[in-house]
This record gives sequence, structure tokens and C-alpha cells, in this order.
Amino acid sequence: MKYLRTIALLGALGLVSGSAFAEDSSDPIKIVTNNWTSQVVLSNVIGQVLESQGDKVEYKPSDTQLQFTAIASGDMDFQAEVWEGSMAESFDKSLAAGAVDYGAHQAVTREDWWYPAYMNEMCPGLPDWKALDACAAKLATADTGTKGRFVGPPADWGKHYSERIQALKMNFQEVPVGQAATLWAELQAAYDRKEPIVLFNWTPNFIEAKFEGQFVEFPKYEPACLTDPKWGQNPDAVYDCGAPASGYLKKVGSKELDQKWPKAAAILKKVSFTNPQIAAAASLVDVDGLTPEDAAKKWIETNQDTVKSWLQ
Ligand code: TMO
Repeated sequence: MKYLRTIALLGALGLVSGSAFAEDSSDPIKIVTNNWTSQVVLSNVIGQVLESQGDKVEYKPSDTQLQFTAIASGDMDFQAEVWEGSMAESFDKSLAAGAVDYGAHQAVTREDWWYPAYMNEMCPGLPDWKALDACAAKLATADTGTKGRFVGPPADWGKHYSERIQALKMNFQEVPVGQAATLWAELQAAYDRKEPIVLFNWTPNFIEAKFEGQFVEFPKYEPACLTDPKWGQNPDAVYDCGAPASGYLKKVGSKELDQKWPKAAAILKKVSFTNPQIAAAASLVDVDGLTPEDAAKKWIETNQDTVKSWLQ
């Protein structure tokens, strides 16, 4: 019902099908879904928009790093959210192996250690990482002994935080979660009791509308930090820096996408999300409790001008 309304809406805008391009294949376009909310909702947004244009789509869950090999080999066709802070290395390799850069979103992104604002009083000198390190004892748990606990991301997000802790000789231990929901449950539990916590977070996300807090400032990122041990304050280690504070968000597609589905490919090259649009996509599920599919329908209804601009 709602889906038909979406089609009707796009139809009314004169945006349903019919164009000068060659026809798209009737095979499904395989859109990759990952394990964080905005990516799943916005993949559904893209899928529903392509369906409104007559394309078939299939959603394929994939590991955040392995998806790049799948796209380079043509097993999957499109990924909507390539985050610089966690995927740049795998993305670059996939381009060298034949995947296609579908361009950047308007959004500017950051992924790193994050803490609630009430900790500024508990750990004077924050957000500087050295002040956090000096405060490690306040973040110690049964699991981490005398070390501070950093609640880290699921393994497939491609971060190197245990290496960073070692490279910067921090008195911390990473305790990774299995899924994003655990990050938010840990944050909520600490926040309710005003207990110290430092965890992995990113922006844009629904978190910034619900919790007050900020990123820890680590030594400023430069690409050499990841490849040249001599760079940075530890001359014998890579990863002695933070993640990019103004990272890109890109899209990637298979070689086949352009060839088999030229109309869809032209739309996907134009797809661009802003920071508030991404945060809102996450919020529709993580705060309002919608399914990703319904969240995508709602998102399309409230962002008609944006969708229209992709179809012109
Ligand atoms: C890739 N992520 C947005 C979860 O940091």
C-alpha cells in the first residue's frame, strides 16, 4: 500500500520509467546491506527508488570488508555507504581489482572513540587522548583489570584499535561488541547512571540527537600514519593517530552495473545523502522502531526533492 503510494508519488512527479537510455536488464541488481542501521535503511531507499523505475533488486547482507571483493568480482553490484574511516583500504583495493567509484555523498563523516559530555568533569583535559589515558582507572572493569575499557566495534568494521592502544602505549584494553545494538545498550546503561564510558561511535548517527558527547581527539590523521611506522609519535608503529575527522562517504558499484543496468547506474551516480538525512534514516529504526523497509518508505516521503534530483 505504502509502496504503491511511493510509486504513485514518483509517477506524479513524472519520474516513473521511460528515458533515452538503453533498457536495464530484468535480472535483479544486488544491493549490499551491512550491520549498521543507516546503511540498511538507505540501501532500502535506493532499492525502492530503483523498483519505482522498473528495476528488480535483491538485498545481500555482507561483511563490511569482504563486500569489496564481492563487488570487484561482480558477485554483488552496489554499496551505498563506503566510510573512509573504516573502509578506505578495502575500497582502494576493490577499485584496483575492477570495482567502480560511484562518487561521494555530500555527507562528511567521522568514526572514532566517543564519550558522554558529563565525563569532561571526571577526566580534566578531555577531549585530548592523553587526558583520557590519565583517566584509565575510572574506566577499569572486571574484564580489563587495571586498564580502562574501550567498548570497541564489531570485528568486520576494519578498525585497528588494539594496535592504536599499543602504538600510543595507552593504559586501555579494547572489548569489542558483536553488534551495534550492544554499543547503544552499553551507552544507555552508563548514561542513565552518569558512569564513565568510552565507546566506538560515528557521525552522522542517531546518537547525536539523543546523547550529549564528543569524540576523543587523537593525534591528527594523515594517510602516512597507516603505512609508515616512522610517522607520528611512535617511530616503530603504524596506527599512532586518530581516524579522519572529516572523512568521506562514497558509493561503489560493480563493473557489470553500468553495462547491464545503465539507467539504474545513472541514478546511482547521482545519489547523495547529507548528514541530517543519514542520521534521520538511522533514527527511524533505532529510535522510532520502524522496520528498515518502512523506514525507507517514510524517508522517501519526507525527502521527495532529493529523490527527484537523482531521477532527473
Ligand atoms: C562503518 N560505521 C559507520 C559503522 O562506522
